[in-house]
This record gives sequence, structure tokens and C-alpha cells, in this order.
Amino acid sequence: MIHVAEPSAGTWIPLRKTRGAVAAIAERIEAAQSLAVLPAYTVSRFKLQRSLLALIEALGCPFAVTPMEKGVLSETHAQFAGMYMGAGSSPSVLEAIEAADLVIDAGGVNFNEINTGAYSSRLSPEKLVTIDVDHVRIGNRIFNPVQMGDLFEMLVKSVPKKFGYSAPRRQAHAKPGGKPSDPITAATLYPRYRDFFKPKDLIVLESGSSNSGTFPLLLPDGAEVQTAPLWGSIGWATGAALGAALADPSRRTILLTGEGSHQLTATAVGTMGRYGLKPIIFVLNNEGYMVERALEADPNWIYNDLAPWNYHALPAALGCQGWFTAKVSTLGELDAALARAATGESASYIEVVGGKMDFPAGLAMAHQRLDALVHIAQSLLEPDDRFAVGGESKVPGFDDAGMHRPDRDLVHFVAGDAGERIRLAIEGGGPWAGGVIRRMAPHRLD
Ligand SMILES: Cc1ncc(C[n+]2csc(CCOP(=O)(O)OP(=O)(O)O)c2C)c(N)n1
Ligand SMILES: [Mg+2]
Repeated sequence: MIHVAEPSAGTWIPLRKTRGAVAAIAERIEAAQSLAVLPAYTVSRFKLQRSLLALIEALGCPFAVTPMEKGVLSETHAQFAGMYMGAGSSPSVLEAIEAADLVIDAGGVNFNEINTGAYSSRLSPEKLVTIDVDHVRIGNRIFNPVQMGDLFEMLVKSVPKKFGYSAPRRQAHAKPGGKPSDPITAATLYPRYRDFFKPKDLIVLESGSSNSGTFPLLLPDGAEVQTAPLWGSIGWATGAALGAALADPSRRTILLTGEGSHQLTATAVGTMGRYGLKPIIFVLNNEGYMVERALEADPNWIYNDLAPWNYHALPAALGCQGWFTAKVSTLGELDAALARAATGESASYIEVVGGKMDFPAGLAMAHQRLDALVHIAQSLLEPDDRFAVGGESKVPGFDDAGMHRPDRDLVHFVAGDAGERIRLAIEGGGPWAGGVIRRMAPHRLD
């Protein structure tokens, strides 16, 4: 028999549904041999980090974050398993999350796109219990209206057991390597960002290589990340950094962006200057769209090249006064610029020159996988197929009726004039996943 506790503060909705939801969740917890929690970004938006962490501690279970939720809960916590992004997760995170009997989605994680490692996560709906902002879903049962905060609070007092998890021991970070005269590489840049971050920082991450390089870094307590991997619309982060810096000037706002994304919304820098904001901006100049180079069959396709702006000259051109600006190409220059930015005396804008094909580890893995898939696909084509263009290989699958099929990516190879397409299905997920390519019947497009 499960005892359902009452919430401590007054709540604006009748509690009957909440009590029912708490009892149903507690029953599932009691029946589970293993349990994991995936917090959603809504937990920080509603400022419920403390009450969710209290629940996680009461349960003694692992928690992991999907990319969009990075920084929602403390990453130094003994129960923090790491980042969960499907096949792009470490083995210990996969074990903690996908092998658990029961997974509590705390806040409504959006299981789509990059947030699932390109649809490579494998969480069956039967083992998922969702505590969303205003409802609870357990299988096809919905409890509504409820308040997420009441659920966390009442569950803490009602949970029937403790699971006794602690994360594998993490090695102490070595000091980032390299000589002052060395060029800047992904391997030497991202550890420097990790050491630059401080508690309470607000870190805005752009889609592209910047987010894949930063996702694996462990954040100091209280540092928060804003990132939009859901649809990954580039240019978002520069504008979002303006909003974040305006919303809370007492925190350091740090923007990490690629130069291709930045070109779309760089005018927001002028607005930051106009309002006297003090962001710290790092623009990675790697001669174009590196993430696209990594995820396409032809990295040198002209689409990936950009007009070569003088990025570090932008703040002055956009009327920002008293900003520290620099263009850094060596580790020595980078370290000096980081030290200057850390003083916080002014806003900082640092153009970081990086390698055109120097992928951070997660992106390198996706690149190798995609390369292998393209080669297999090409080997499956027959002479009559008149193979012309390989494309859409990173587009998640939709079946012929337009229904989303997260377990399947379709690769279309366009066969020139005939208007005929040869379909090759990658079954089992996108570039991060261990998919298998299968030839399907040619398919005519009218
Ligand atoms: C509005 C929009 N256009 C195009 C894309 C496709 N896209 C995703 S990442 C990217 C390139 C990002 O390049 P950059 O900002 O230079 O980052 P890098 O990977 O080079 O570090 C593009 C074009 C997108 N996601 N959104
Ligand atoms: Mg770039």
C-alpha cells in the first residue's frame, strides 16, 4: 500500500488527479528493478531544480540529460550519469538509461531530432512515465490537470524505495595541452572553454560544431546552457545571447557560435553594444559550414563556403564601444584572450581561427558513420540505376504516407532524367546509429 503525501504549499488546482498520478507512479517505481530520470528544460524554466533533485536523491537513481536539457541539473552530482543522445551516448549512459526498467521523463523531454542523437535513442514507450508541466502520462493513461512541482514534492515523500546508483568515477581533468605557438584545434579548444566556464554562467550554444564540441564538457554547478538542437535553426544563438544578456545582466552571458550561423544574425551584436551589455562572444572561424562538411558525401560542395568576413572587426563597425576584440590563431593568443575576457572589464568578442575539417569527437563519429553508409549505398547501386546525386542521407525517415518513422532513414539517390528514384533504406537510425542499409524497390516520383 502506497502512502501519498500532501504538497506543502497551497496549489491552485484540486489535488484529486495529482494524488492519483502520484499513486500510479509510485506503484511503477515499486515494481521496477532499475530506474532513471531524464529532466527536461521546463524544470529550470519553472525553477523546480531543487525539488526534482530532492526526488532524484530520494530515489537514488541515475539521471542524464538530452542535449537540449544540458545544465538543467548539476553535472557534478554523484548521480549524474552524463549526456543521453541515443547512439551518441557513452556505454555507461546507455546502460543507465536504456537498460532501466522505468524511465521518468521529468518535464516533457522532446524526443526528436538531435535531442535523440538523430533518432537513434531506443526508449520504448512502455517504460516511460512522463511528468509534464500540466499532466502525467503513463502508457495511455493521462492525469490532467496537475502541476509538475506538486508531483515532485509529493513523490519525494511517497517514494517507496532507493535504487543506490552512483555514477562511474570521473577522472580529474588534465590541464588543456599544447604549446603557445600551436594552431587551435578542437582537442585543445573545448577543454579551454570547460576551464573558462564558471558557476552561474549562462552559456548560449549555436547549432553546428560548437554544440557538438561543448555537449560532452562537464559544467560547473549552476552554469546554465541555452541551446536549440530541436530544429537547429542557425543564427538563433546570436539573437538568443542578446536576449539572455538583457534578461539577466548580473550573470556572464557566453556565446559559442560558428561563423556561418553568426552571419545570419550578427547585427544583434550592435544591439548588445547599444544597450551596454557585456557578453563574451566566441566566433569559430573555420572557413564555412563544418558540420555540413561532416554530414555530406562531398565536404567541398560550394554551399559550405562563406564570404570571408573580418569577424573581430564587427563590434566596432556595429558601434560597440570599449569592447575587447581579438582574432586568435594560436593557443598562446587564445589563452591571452581568454584571460582578458575573464577579467570581465568589458564585453569581449573573440574570433577563433580553427581548422576547416577539424571535427570535435562526436561529429567525427557521425562523419565516419555517414561515410561508411554512403559507401555501402554506392556498392548497392547497379549500373542501370544511373546514380547521379546522393542526398537527404541525414534526413530522418518518413514512410510513404508521410508518417514519421524514427526507426528508419531513407536515402534517395536521384537517377537523372528518368525522374526515377532508387530508395535505399537505412534501418535503425541516422548518422550516429548502427543502421543497416537495405535496397528497396525503385520508386517513381510524379
Ligand atoms: C536556418 C538554417 N539554415 C541552414 C541550416 C543547416 N545547417 C545546420 S548547421 C549549418 C552550418 C553551421 O556552420 P557554422 O555556424 O559555421 O558552424 P561550424 O559547424 O562550421 O562550426 C547549416 C548550414 C540550419 N540548420 N538552419
Ligand atoms: Mg563554421
